[in-house]
Amino acid sequence: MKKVVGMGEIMIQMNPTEKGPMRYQHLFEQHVAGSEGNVIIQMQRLGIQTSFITAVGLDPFGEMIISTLKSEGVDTSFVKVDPKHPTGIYFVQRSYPIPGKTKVFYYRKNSAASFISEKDIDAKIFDDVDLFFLSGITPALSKRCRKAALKAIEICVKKKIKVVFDTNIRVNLLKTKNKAFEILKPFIESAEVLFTGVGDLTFLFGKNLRNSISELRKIAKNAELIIVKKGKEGSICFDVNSNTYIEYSSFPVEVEDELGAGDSFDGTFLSAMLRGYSFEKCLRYANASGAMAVSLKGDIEPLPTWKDLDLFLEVYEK
Ligand code: KDG
Repeated sequence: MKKVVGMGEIMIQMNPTEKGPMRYQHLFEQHVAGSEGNVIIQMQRLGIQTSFITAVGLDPFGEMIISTLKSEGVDTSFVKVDPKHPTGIYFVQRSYPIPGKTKVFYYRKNSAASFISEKDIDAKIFDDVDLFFLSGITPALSKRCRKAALKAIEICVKKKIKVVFDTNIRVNLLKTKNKAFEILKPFIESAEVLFTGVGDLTFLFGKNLRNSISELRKIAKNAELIIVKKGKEGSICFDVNSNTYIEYSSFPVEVEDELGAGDSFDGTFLSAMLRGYSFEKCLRYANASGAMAVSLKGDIEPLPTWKDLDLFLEVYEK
């Protein structure tokens, strides 16, 4: 069985029962969510053996995160409980001011995960691992996290473990284009599989998609695959070795909460890839997974199994 390790911050997501402006929300649902964790849970649900590196506070939220990971079957041996710093929390505002779009308010500064350091990254974590997944959120959390993430990448390169990186730019954390380049560059350079999205490409290189993909390729020296998520417009997979582009259109669904769609996409694409599926089939499953994610609230609740994906495709491809 393939073994995958992920690293990042998992938080408590407070998602209001209603759409609309935050200041008029009264009732909130409590969810467990965080980009890289979502990807890992998606992969576990699709039959991959997974493990996750993170830190949570010594608080009920940390307990909730650990028990969620355990109940999903993710190995929690490398989850640290930090008694000095709290678990990160964020609030979600859905469909306001832009219908269908989600805005987030973070309360994650000095969170337990932002104190993950090189000390927490032991080469043993990566024994017998096939793939390591990381995104641009983790190195943006703090200098310590950045160094820890770089150490993890170094170990993976030495052990010939496939490094997968999603640029996953959060403007709240990275602020400017220059900062984003400075922080993300070494990770983009090391990735063998690189995920990105139209929003990230526009932020880094401007609006011309072809041009921005070729700019990204110049930095992504090690990439064999570059996958671009285009939301409602579907997705593209660029196979560097054969110099071919494969496109797949999206599945039109009603958007309840767009958060987590990119993560379910990544997790599903990678699981399909590890099964040896063609890149076209990987995109087809990944697009279906992204569509399923946006149609429900919460990041991890809608993550599909293979059976769910096939049922969805049976209906949507009629
Ligand atoms: O991809 C969904 C994430 O954006 C959300 O769960 C919050 O992890 C999060 C982040 O850092 O923005």
